[in-house]
Amino acid sequence: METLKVGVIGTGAIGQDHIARITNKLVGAKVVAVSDISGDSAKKAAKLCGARVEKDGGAIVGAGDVDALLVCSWGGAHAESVLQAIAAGKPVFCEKPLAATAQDCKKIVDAEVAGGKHLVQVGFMRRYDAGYLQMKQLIDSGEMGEPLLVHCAHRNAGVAENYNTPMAVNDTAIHEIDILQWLINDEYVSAQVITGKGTKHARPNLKDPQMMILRTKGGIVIDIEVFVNCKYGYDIQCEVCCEEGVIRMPEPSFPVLRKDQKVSVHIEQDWKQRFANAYDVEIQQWIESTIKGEVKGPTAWDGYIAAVTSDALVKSQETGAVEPIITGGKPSFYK
Ligand code: NAI
Ligand code: ISE
Repeated sequence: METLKVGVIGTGAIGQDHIARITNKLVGAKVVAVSDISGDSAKKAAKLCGARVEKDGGAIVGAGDVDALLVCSWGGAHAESVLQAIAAGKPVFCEKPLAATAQDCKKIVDAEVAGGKHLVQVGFMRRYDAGYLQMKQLIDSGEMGEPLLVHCAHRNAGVAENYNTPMAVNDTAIHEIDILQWLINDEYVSAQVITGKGTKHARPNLKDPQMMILRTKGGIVIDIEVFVNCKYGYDIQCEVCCEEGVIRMPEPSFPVLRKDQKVSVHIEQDWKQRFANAYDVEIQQWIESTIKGEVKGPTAWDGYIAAVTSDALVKSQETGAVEPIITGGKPSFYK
């Protein structure tokens, strides 16, 4: 297999995680150049993989030996790099969110469509998680009947100081937003956020927990609990109530321990461990499809849909009302 030469923009937590998996675990690619607005972070990451440091994202995109881009900077910086990659005709894997606003996501969609070539994949890794894939197979087989209700929980042990109320949507629930419409083969039409008593563990800039309600075109009602100071670990729950029965996502597999008068099962501490296999499969498949000149994963259109849905939820955080979700028609390019 030919080797895909990758340039990484943003070498923080997930940037380093992806660099490590490409370098030590996956096949078919190597990281040749990295950049980060923090020079120290870029140097550290470059050392991990034997790559060189470039001065900024634009230099990475323009480098002659970079075949494809991995964008792992902060959400607000994604659009600039993705648009540069499209202009250069280079494939780009962009971590979620595709961009900070639906408007910027639409610019990316329009640029990709105008270029006439599929180049953009968004980092919605749950589509590669074994548990969600098993659930999807059951739903698509029809044996459980029509999905009627979905209950989800997205719990983080804790979050950084700068994490605020809208981030519960843009940074966290955006994973549910993407995975659920894919899982139940439907489209969202409205969104609402309900908040009540908050935990004493949240900082003043964050309402935590939050309950998010989405309704679909087909009438399915979805509730998502986002609780990012749950303290006890990283816990992702999903249950789909169907006409013939209920599908619950399997828990990560750990031995059940009986010790000190207690029965216990380990719970992962964060996303790095909980979705490690999903990230591996996601990036390996991205490498393989990029070498073939294809995009097989979540597209820029999926990134745009997630952003429009996020905007409606964030608006509801402010208004408390049920907000409509209006996306416009899917371009035939993405069908
Ligand atoms: P982080 O804060 O650890 O790292 C982000 C890095 O980007 C920092 O080193 C920062 O200096 C750098 N940066 C910011 N603007 C830049 C620019 N214009 N050019 C180059 N570097 C720039 O954040 P983290 O957790 O690594 O998140 C990065 C992205 O990945 C976010 O969009 C986040 O939502 C996403 N993410 C996705 C996850 C998933 O489960 N798929 C998990 C964690 C993060
Ligand atoms: C983080 O950015 C992620 O994407 C994680 O998957 C999510 O669980 C966490 O809440 C986000 O902050």
